[in-house]
Parts: sequence; structure tokens; C-alpha cells
Amino acid sequence: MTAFEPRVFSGVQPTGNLHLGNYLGAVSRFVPLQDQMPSVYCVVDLHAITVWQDPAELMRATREVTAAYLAAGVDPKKAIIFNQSQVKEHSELAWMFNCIARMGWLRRMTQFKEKAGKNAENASVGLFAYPNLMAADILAYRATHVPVGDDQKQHLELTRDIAQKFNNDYAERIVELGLGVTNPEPTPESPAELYFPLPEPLIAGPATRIMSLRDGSKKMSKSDPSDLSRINLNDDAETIAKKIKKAKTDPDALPSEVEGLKDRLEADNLVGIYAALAGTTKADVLKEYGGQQFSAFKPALSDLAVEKLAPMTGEIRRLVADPTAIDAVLKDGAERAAAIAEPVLHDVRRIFGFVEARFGR
Ligand code: AQP
Repeated sequence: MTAFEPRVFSGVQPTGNLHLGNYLGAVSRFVPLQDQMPSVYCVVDLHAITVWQDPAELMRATREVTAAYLAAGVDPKKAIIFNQSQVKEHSELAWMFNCIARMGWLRRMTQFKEKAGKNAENASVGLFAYPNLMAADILAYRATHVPVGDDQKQHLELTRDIAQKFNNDYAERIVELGLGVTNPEPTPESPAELYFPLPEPLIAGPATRIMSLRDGSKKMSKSDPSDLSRINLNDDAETIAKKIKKAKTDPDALPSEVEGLKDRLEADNLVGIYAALAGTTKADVLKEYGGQQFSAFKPALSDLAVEKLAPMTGEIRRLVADPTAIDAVLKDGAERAAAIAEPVLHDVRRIFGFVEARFGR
């Protein structure tokens, strides 16, 4: 092969309620991409169990994230939608990547440090090795593009490091088996033929990092104990309005230029949310609202959020009421995903030198 076929992969964890950050940073961006490249969108339930999950709640949240993909406009006829645990190649490749990635690489991951906190000795091994599973998710499909929020940038870099080390460690074997793809930019560190692509993160737009409504220095997150810190996709109009009204701000009016948002974390966040929901830029939002007080801007933001989110919220509710239909989407998606990942794992087993007594073809 002379080039990797373009493919998108991304995932969301079924842990608690989806929020505006998940929607603007990731899910909403899946929709246009499905018309540009073959796309694989996963509900990453294996990632979810890196911390304790109540089984019934995990099932509910898995179906709810699936419903959110559908309600946002991901079309299961175009894109593949499935849950990670149903395609065993993710786990198998993750183990192999546990043996490629280095301890030092994982120790540098800031998300582990944040999530494990002071209790790292008691965190699961899975939470520590989480980025290796993420690399396996992406590379089991030899995906080339990964739309994610800014918080996943470091994990994406690790995925590229893993792909690069595998391509290097097994460079001769890849050529010998005729499995290589021409490397457009060979260097002493990167051989002439590659098995895995080095996937590109797609992190762009005004909403790559939506911050907490209570603290502009903290990411909006499902695990924040304060529900007022985030807008959940299942919040009703009244709740959305209340949360935006209570959102932390400063006493000044909005600036007329984007530079004026510097050092005003909360103002910057609300203007970014408005821009992302309206499909415009922060500069355009400030052209309209510059000079106005938050008492005028917040109601406009509430109205916009409700206008954009209410139809989706209604559709998620309608979809989750029919779990059989959701499971049918997940089953079909898992079969199509496995049809891509199985031959990749077959190649990878051969590259490692495993005797393919059972899986050989
Ligand atoms: N605040 C955010 N702004 C923009 N994008 C965000 N994402 C998450 N938070 C924001 C993006 O959403 C996708 C799915 O994330 P995830 O469910 O895999 O887990 P996460 O990043 O760990 O999300 P949370 O809400 O912070 O969950 P908890 O609290 O459980 O850790 C990813 O593309 C992510 O970048």
C-alpha cells in the first residue's frame, strides 16, 4: 500500500451524565466528519471500568451515550457506532501495547495524576494503563484522524509514540511480511514502511476545552461533585437557565476584542460556549455583546443553549426508552467494527511472531 486510508476514530466513556463539554468538544464534531471519511464512534465501556462502575448504571449510561451520538446526528448507516467491550481486539491490542509502551511514558500522563490524586497506590492498574487501551482503540482501525477535546492531546501523543515504536521495533518484519505502507516522511527514527499510521488529533474551534461554570480554571467534567459546574445534556430548560445564571463571572462588562478575555477565565469560557453553540467565533460574539454586562449576556446564552440542546435532549429521552432499538444499533456496529479490527490483529500477531495455529488464515 502506498498510503493509509483515511479513517476517523473517537470515543466517549459511559460514566455519568454527558455534559456540554463532551458535546461541544467531541460528539458534535463527529457529525460533519462522517461525511468526509469512514468513521468509527465507540462507547468506551472498558475505559469506564478503570474506576468502579455500578453495573446497572454502566448499562444505562452506555445506552445513553449511544442515544446521544444518534440524537446529535451520527448516522449509524454511515458511521460505525458500537461499545468497546464487544470487539475483543481492543483488549488484545491493548495488552500488546502494554508491552510496547514504557513505564516512564505513562508516568508522565497528567490525567492519571489528576484522577488518581494522592491515592495513586490504590488506583487500578487499568487507570494507569488507560492510554495504552486508547492507543489500541485507535490503531485497531489504523485510524488516521481523532476528534477529541484538548484534554486528550497528551494521550494522542502517546498513541503516536506507541505506533512509532512498534513501526521501528518491527520494521524488518513488516517489510518481510509485505504489510508495510509507504512512509511519506522517512527519517532515521521512522522507517520507510509503516504498519500503523501516526494519527492526527483533530482539536479545533472555540470549544476544545469547556471549563467548569463554577471555576474557570477547572475543566467541565462528569466527575465534578458540583452539578452546578456543568450543563448536562439531560438538563431541562429551567435547570440550564439556573446554572448559567449562577455561573461564576467577574464584575466587568464584556470586552469588545478577544484580547480583552485574557486573564478573565470565566468570561472567556462563557463567550467560547456561546460561539460554539452559535457556530461562530469568539470575535463575532464580542462584536455583538462587547460592552454589555453579564446580566444581559447570560439570558442570551441561556436562550441559545436551550434552543440548541432541547431538541437533542428530547431525542435522547425518546431513544433511551427503546433499549432494544439501541442494542440493535450497537450489535450492527460491533459486527462492522470487528470486520475491520480482526484482520489488523491477524497482521499484528504475525508481526510479533505468534504461531497462528487457531486464527491463521
Ligand atoms: N470540558 C471539556 N471540554 C471539551 N471537551 C471535553 N471532553 C471532555 N470534557 C471536555 C471531551 O469529551 C470526550 C469524551 O470524554 P470522556 O467521556 O472520554 O472522558 P473525560 O475526558 O474524562 O470526560 P469527563 O467529563 O472529564 O469525565 P470524568 O469526569 O469521568 O473524567 C473526549 O474527546 C474529551 O476530550
